[in-house]
Amino acid sequence: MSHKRLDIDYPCAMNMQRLADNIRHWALELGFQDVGIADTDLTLASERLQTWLNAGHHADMDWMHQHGDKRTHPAQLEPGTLRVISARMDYLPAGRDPQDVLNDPAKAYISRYALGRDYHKLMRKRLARLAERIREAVADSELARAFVDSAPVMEKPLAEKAGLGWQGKHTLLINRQAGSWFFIGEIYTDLALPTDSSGSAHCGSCTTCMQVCPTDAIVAPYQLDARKCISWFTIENRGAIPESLRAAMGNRIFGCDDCQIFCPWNRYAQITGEDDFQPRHDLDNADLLTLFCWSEDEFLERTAGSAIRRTGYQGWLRNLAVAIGNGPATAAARDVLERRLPGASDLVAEHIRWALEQLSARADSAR
Ligand code: B12
Repeated sequence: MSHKRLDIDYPCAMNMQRLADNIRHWALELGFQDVGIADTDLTLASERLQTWLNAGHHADMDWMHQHGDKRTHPAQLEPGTLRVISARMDYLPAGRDPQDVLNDPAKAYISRYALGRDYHKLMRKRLARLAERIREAVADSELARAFVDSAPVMEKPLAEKAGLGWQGKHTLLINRQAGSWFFIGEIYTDLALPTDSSGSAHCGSCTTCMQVCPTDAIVAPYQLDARKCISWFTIENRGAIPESLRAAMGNRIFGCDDCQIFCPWNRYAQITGEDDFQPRHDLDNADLLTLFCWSEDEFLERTAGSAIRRTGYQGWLRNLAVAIGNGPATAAARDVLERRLPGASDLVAEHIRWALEQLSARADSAR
């Protein structure tokens, strides 16, 4: 099937290369830092996904196995898919140094990706415009569908195949020039574009991420057990935070970045210029007690359009109660916990009681 465009007759190889070059150019114009093209063969990633699921490392994220083969066979998700165009968007915002916040037990640590506006919105909008340009370029290309963490897609293995970086031992994609502080999005297309080659891996013998993980969730190189990952139990988890892991959670109240903060490759990370990703409501330097006193309306108003909404108000209070329990044993801390206890849900109440016990124990041992 030949693709007609007004001035260039695709699909001959030369013109497909020109289109691929145009796509790269358009993507950079749209604010992506890198883009690459891969075929749809995910055989190895599929086996590794199954190993991860069989180990129960997906916790209660059943959506990771509920779509049959659609996740590992792009053409089953979008019939006609021949190639996947993966794009990288850096998100490290300006703001208070993450290590400083982590080391300040009275402050709330919110992972960098969630300090600004929800990335799904911005990336989906930009990818949709890129998909539109591709459709305009090739009159009868029927398929250019954009995804950002919004469908059964193996984003990291596809981006690795497309040359955007390698999967580190913490399982995140790392780029040699940019580190790992970036989001990935992709476009499924029916155009037989030339593919990029995947780069080489550069973790070598380094295991810093595994050593610094507060909850030992990276159970082996490239093996993350989500049940032990602070990111899972502060964001996705709707139940109680595992009691054995509460102390290790420290002041991390939404997601976790430790495996990235201490990764040597992130010394090359660039601060993003995207306004959407800049911290809102001083969330890069907020007091735990102040956030815990937010009413539900204030929470909803201040997290409108933010990824933080994903944990919900009950998850927010649950996470904060634990962090306050790990924080300074002050009268003020006891006071905000005790004032919220009477009206709290069973879930939040249990975590408040746990926190009060921690504060008493520490106050007693300090005497
Ligand atoms: C489920 C999920 C989670 C879960 C589980 C994490 C996980 N590793 O699976 C939880 C909630 C814990 C999570 C946390 C985070 N997530 Co998340 N998450 C996803 C999601 C939806 C699916 C990931 C997936 O496919 N997991 C399945 C397992 C099997 O894959 P895997 O762990 O990567 O394992 C692979 C490797 O280990 C590899 N492998 C296995 N053995 C070997 C051996 C060798 C030698 C090699 C090389 C590889 C290898 O094969 C496995 C299969 O590919 C993706 C979006 C998407 N649709 O892809 C975002 C995504 C991965 N998350 C993202 C982010 C930003 C995060 C957080 C940083 C957020 C935060 N600050 O809290 C943390 C980081 C935690 C971590 N170290 O991974 C970004 C990562 C961007 C990047 N630079 O890589 C993504 C791509 C979303 C996006 N669109 O940008 N996440």
